[in-house]
Amino acid sequence: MTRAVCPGSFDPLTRGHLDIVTRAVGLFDEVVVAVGVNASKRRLFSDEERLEMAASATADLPGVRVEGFSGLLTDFCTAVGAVAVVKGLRSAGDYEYELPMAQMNDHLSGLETVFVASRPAFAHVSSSLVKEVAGLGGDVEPFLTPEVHARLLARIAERRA
Ligand code: COD
Repeated sequence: MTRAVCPGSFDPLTRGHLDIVTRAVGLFDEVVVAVGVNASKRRLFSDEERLEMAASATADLPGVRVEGFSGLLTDFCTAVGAVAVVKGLRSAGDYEYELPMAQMNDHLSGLETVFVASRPAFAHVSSSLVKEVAGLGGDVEPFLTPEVHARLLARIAERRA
C-alpha cells in the first residue's frame, strides 16, 4: 500500500490542483489532500471552507481523502504514513520555488517529492490569479468546479457589500 500527500493552500482549489490530485491517484494506492497554510499568502477562505471545497471537489476520486494540517509538512506525512508528496509544476518559476522545499523535506525526514508536469490547459491557472481576475469581473468558470466557482463569486460579493 503506497500513500502520497498532495499538499497546498487550495485557496481555493482549482482544476489545475484537481488534475494533479487525479494523476497522483494513478501513481499511488491512496492520496491524502493536505490543506495547509502558506504563511506568506493572505487567504480569502477559512481553513474550514478550504477543506470543504477540497473535499467536495475530490469526492468522486477513489482512494482520496482530505485532511487539514498545520506545522511541518514532513511531520504530517510521517503521521499519515505517506511515502511521498506530489507537487504540480507549471513553470520554471514553480521549479525554483519547489526545489528547495523538496530538498529541505528530504533533509528533515527523507520525504520524497514527486513533481508532476502541469497540463498546458492549466499551466496559467493559480488560485491567486483566479481570485484577482474574478474580483475584477473576469470569467474564471473554466478553471473551477461549479461549487468552488459559486463560493468564490459569493465571497467576492460579500467583500464588496
Ligand atoms: N497546475 C498544476 N499544479 C498546480 C497548479 C496548476 N494550475 N496550481 C497549483 N499547482 C500546484 C503548486 O505548484 C503546488 O505544488 C500545489 O499545487 C499547491 O499549490 P497552492 O498554491 O495551493 O499551495 P502553496 O504552494 O501555497 O502550499 C504550500 C504549502 C502549504 C504546501 C507549504 O507552504 C507547506 O508545506 N507548508 C507547511 C510548513 C512547512 O513544512 N514548511 C517548510 C517547507 S520545506
